[in-house]
Amino acid sequence: MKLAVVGATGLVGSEILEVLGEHNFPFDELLLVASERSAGKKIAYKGKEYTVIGLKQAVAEKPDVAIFSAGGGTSLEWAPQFSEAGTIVIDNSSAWRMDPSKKLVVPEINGKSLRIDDRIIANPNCSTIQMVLALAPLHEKYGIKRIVVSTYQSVTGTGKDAVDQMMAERSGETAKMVYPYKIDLNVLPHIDVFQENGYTKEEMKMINETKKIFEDDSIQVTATAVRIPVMGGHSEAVNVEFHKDFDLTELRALLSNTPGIIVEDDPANNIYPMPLNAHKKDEVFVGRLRRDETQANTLNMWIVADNLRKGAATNAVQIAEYLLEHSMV
Ligand code: A2P
Ligand code: 11C
Repeated sequence: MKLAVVGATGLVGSEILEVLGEHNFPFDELLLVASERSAGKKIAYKGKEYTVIGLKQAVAEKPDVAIFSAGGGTSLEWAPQFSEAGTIVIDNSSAWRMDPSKKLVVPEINGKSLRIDDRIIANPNCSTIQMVLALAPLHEKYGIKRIVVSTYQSVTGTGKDAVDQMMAERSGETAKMVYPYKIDLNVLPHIDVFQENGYTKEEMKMINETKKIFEDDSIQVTATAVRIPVMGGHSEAVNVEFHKDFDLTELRALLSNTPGIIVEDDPANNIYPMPLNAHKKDEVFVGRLRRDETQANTLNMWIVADNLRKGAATNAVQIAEYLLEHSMV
């Protein structure tokens, strides 16, 4: 098993390496790939030193699986070249997600849809993954009619430069601006670029990807995506209306019994999910479960996950693990 990590020098790339190590992912050979600017750089991993290579050299090595996290442009240009060389590409960017010929996979929800001829597999957006994972068991039991979501997203979702901007602002240094405004001590109702309909691309990703993953275009989703000066994870306030009514105790038990979800919901003892606690964890944390008292069959909930983990690296590694377990690689 020859595995390539494309974007290995980036935030998600390094998280992928950590998750591979923690999961004891069984590769025989590991290729660390980044831009030509980084080629030759050394990265120490599990007591061994790896030399970063460029994409051209990586394709020639014909890895069995390549996990891409190097931006949409890199994926659009290079994923087809890897797949032609016989590599299965698991892509973290938005490049292929809405392509009808590509699967958009959260293994716990729709891993079963994967087939041996899927050569480019898309990993959903981080804010979508944590929301659909928490909603999947509820959708199966009660049927989702409408979702209203507001996000509180970590600067790590933007990448290394955004973390540097926030930290420079915090320590009073001159910051290289990634965002149009200061991010420390501020809140930006703006993630990714604005679209003609007034929504941002991040908001539209949550809307469109949710329908694709649940294979149900009738689910109504509306979203407001917001960047906050936090690291460690994305938080989401979700209001969800179901077709069927639910019993709150039963619903809580359903979530507690779902692999990958941890319910932290004990308001009397100030127990609720927070990004500080979700940091470096693979699970999605759910709390503040309560009825929306203004409308029938409607729930309010709070969902938190490390966006670099289940939102990106963990989900991608789990797809690779699924392929291995089902002899598709
Ligand atoms: P590099 O470090 O060589 O620029 P982040 O999102 O944390 O900023 O990381 C982005 C990742 O994607 C880095 O590993 C970066 O490599 C990689 N990357 C960016 N542009 C390219 C490119 N054109 N070809 C290959 N890798 C790229
Ligand atoms: C953010 N969700 O937090 C974005 C990062 O489509 O994979 C991931 C963008 C994507 O800024």
